[in-house]
Amino acid sequence: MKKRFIKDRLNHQCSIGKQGKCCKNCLLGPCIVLNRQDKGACGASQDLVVSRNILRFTAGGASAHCGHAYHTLKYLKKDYPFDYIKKKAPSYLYNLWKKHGFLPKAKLEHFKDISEALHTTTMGTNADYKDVIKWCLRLGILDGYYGLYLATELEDQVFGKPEVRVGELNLGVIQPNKINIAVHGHEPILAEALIKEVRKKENLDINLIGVCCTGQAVLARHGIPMAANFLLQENVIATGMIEAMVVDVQCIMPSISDLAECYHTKIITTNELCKMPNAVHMPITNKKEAEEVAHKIISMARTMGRHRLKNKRIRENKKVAVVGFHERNLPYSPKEIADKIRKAQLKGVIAVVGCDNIRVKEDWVKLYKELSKDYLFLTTGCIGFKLANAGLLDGKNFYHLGSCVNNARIAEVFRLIAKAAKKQIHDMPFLISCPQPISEKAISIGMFFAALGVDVHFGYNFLLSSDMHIAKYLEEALKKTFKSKVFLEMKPKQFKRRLQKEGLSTIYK
Ligand code: BF8
Repeated sequence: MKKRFIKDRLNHQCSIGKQGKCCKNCLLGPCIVLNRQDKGACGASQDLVVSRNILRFTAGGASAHCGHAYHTLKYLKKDYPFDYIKKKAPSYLYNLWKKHGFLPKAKLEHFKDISEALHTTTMGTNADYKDVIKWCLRLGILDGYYGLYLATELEDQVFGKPEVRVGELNLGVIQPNKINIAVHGHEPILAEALIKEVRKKENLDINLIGVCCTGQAVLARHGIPMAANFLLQENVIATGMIEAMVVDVQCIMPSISDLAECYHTKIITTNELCKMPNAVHMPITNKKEAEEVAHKIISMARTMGRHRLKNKRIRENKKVAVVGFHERNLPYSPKEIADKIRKAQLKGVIAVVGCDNIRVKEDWVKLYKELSKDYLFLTTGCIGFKLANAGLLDGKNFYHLGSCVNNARIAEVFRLIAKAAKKQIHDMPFLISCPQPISEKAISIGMFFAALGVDVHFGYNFLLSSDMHIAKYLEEALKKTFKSKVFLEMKPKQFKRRLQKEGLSTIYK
């Protein structure tokens, strides 16, 4: 088996698909609509093709977050919460969404809206690109409440709220003299059971480490060291010191199953949606099963440890970062932040979210560092890991709020500051910046914040190029209903110039 890492596999990108200009929704095509006047075989315009692709992306993202919350509900044997959006959203927004037909139809199952989004984008159904974009916002709202909020709330209830602490991260957290077990994915159910096991005194030979969002969640809640974000997951195995990698769902590269064959690493899958060749499947559906599986994984990892090659060493250093913030434990209260903004001591709040896309070469970290003199920064997800690696998460200007589903915490911080200022969210100088998106989930999260009235920046084509008609539509049309925009800006210098020129808010600038 030849080891080929993500950097060696980047030569398969389609420059047309990247801009969303390819329609694969029927077998008269695939059709390419490169120019504004081009039509697909069925007559679909470029705007329609691009908007349908964005909606299908958004549906994929919403399905992942809503699925996460749904799995957690099932695991905890809790009932599906009715009227959850009404309970959680500010009432003025709920009424606005209701009035303009943006409220998801979720009554019994959120899946209905996701399936309707796929339906509306099938060949020969919705021909109105503006209505297709409306669906993106609807799914954003669904993702926000029945995904991000619900998953975060349930996990906080059952696993506890995070605590502010100094956490360790990077590949240097792998310990050569211990049995290393990595937990990777997004739903930290089994990871929580493993934490209980490894903290028993008979298991002191085990070093548990996190990867991706499961890693962010257990770092924030329990201080479990985080070895890698999405980009570095293969490098974790390639250290040759991982006895077991336990995966749940999402952002798990299929390549790790091949890569594990080059080493002694055992891959263990735990969710029926995520199976891998050469892996051991150990499904968990309740707490008791999770405890039993955690126990088995530890003994399996010890067995694998006998096959580890001798004299393996870690070359990377550990990094440290202050983690564990949430909507109620920031060093400043919402009122204090609102006052700082009002007195112009703070220009606003920027939340840096999403992935760490290797195709983005621009130095966004440098720009955020520069802006942190004037803005308060919040962060989550893989980009948070990158900020931590750059030494920015010192708990003074940058606050780490956890995994991607924990973007609900950012939405809560925004809601609470706006409430303290006696304003609506769109009146406040808030911005979501997603400089390096990879996953569909980054797009559905963006749609959620846009529906809340927060401007959303993407630093990499999310099926758009900036000169396209539909890009302008997203930038201008949302203003009418949501007083927000979704925009593409790929150059940090330009971004800074826009920020200086336009400011972040309509009221305080
Ligand atoms: O949900 S930031 S690459 S790990 S999608 Fe995936 Fe992107 Fe990382 Fe977590 Ni979020």
